[in-house]
Amino acid sequence: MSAERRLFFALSLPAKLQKHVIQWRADNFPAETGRPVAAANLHITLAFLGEISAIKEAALTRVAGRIQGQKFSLQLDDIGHWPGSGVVWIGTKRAPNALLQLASVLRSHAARNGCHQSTLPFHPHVSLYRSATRPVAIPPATPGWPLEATEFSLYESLFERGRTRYRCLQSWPLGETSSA
Ligand code: 2AM
Repeated sequence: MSAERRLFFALSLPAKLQKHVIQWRADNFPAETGRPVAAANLHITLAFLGEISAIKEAALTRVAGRIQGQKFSLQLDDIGHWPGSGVVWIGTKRAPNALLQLASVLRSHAARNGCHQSTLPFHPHVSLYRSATRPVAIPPATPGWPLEATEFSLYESLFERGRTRYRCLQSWPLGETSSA
């Protein structure tokens, strides 16, 4: 019998963008800001599922395969600090509708399958630091990197040898924007 796995749906960042973000972070934040998120772990969470059984995982994987999401692009032009959760993040000032719709449908299916969803509004972001509970000097702006989302993925969160690693289990393509 398989154990539960800690899963979430997310958008990944291309490897080149991961490198740019990590370099910019190193250049713009003091080392004591918090626990830096590893380059390969940078992502935008769409829906957090928590520790779920293989049965729920199969149900949500089926649902994900039926979603007809649209491709979209956004700019990572926002930055902030949530002292309560200790997260320093970058995000977007103008979240595209296709992103909000994709997260909304995934979160509502997650909730229907018994995965507790936060009551806080969805705020798409890439966590840069965790455990950042002290005041942080936030740079005035980010370089505003563009991000093209052409697929979304289901990830497993693993904790191995003292490190968090996210393993991509499956990805689903996003379609062309239909002309209205
Ligand atoms: P984050 O999106 O703010 O970085 C895997 O753990 C991912 O799911 C992380 O990206 C994490 O936060 C997000 N996550 C973890 N616990 C969560 C929770 N209880 N509610 C919503 N998202 C969560």
